[in-house]
Amino acid sequence: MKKLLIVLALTFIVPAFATTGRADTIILKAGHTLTPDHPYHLGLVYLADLLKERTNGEVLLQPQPNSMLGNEQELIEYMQMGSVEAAITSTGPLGGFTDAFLVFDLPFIFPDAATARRILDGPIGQKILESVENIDIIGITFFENGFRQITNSVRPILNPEDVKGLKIRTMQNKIHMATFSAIGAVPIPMPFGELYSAMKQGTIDGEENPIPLIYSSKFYEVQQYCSLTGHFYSPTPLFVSKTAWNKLTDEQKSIFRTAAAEARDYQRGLIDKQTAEYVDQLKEKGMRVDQVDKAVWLQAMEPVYDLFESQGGATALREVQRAIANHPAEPAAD
Ligand code: EAX
Repeated sequence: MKKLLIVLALTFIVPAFATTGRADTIILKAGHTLTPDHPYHLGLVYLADLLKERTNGEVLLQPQPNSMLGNEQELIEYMQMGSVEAAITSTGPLGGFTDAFLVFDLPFIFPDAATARRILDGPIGQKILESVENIDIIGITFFENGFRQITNSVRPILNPEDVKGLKIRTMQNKIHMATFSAIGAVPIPMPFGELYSAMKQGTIDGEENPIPLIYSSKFYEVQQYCSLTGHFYSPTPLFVSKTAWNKLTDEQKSIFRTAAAEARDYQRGLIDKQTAEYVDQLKEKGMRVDQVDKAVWLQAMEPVYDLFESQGGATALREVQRAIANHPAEPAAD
């Protein structure tokens, strides 16, 4: 009888433990829209390595580039449903889900990257990250895309007047669209995945994105001119779906948050490096790159601030402006 019990135990209990062991491995697919050589992806790979090591292989983050899991709007929806576990997305489509991030979409809201990072990592950014729990997403930290520059295939753009009548693709974001309307462009919102072919086919004249992205997505193949307007800073939050997050133990959550902050710093460092290095590379690829007088651009885009305030953004704007003013900028990192 005893023997039989031992045999039974070995037959049923041991495999049960083995199965539990496997089930404890949590796989988090992390989607984004850019190429595998962009800092989004490299930052996620860095995070994946840290997580694997620190959780003894129990939490496996799997970065998925090139809109493979969906465009940014879809990634947000899929995280809400729990069918995608994690993503980095720009704030572009977030405006369709929550007003919380819209203040960061204003033109020239941040004077430089160091200030942007300080505000995003400080109480204002953290409160905004926490707010998305209402829409079933956990905001972890802010990666970044960088300062956005205008490219086009029609003419050099030096002053805001130069964009008049040009069809400029924007992200699907009402602040961004209003900004380009304010300077007389025709904003054409579309997901990132459709952008390259729209430029190639000439259905749009131009677009705006940061230098590292313009380079990694090879926009120099279809755009001749680049203007260093730096009009929007593009923060890109790292999100985890609430469903996936709740599968982590408290210890794993804390490891995730610490590792994500380290990956964020690494990722921002890559953006700094590539922003500094890739302007020359774009010139080598045949693009004409122009400096602009940013003060003139800011003035032309000012009506967007009035619009934002009149649509309920006044308090958020004051809060961010006060935080920027209260701490003098550190040496610029952009
Ligand atoms: O987040 O859509 C865009 O232009 C974004 O820069 C891109 O999706 C990366």
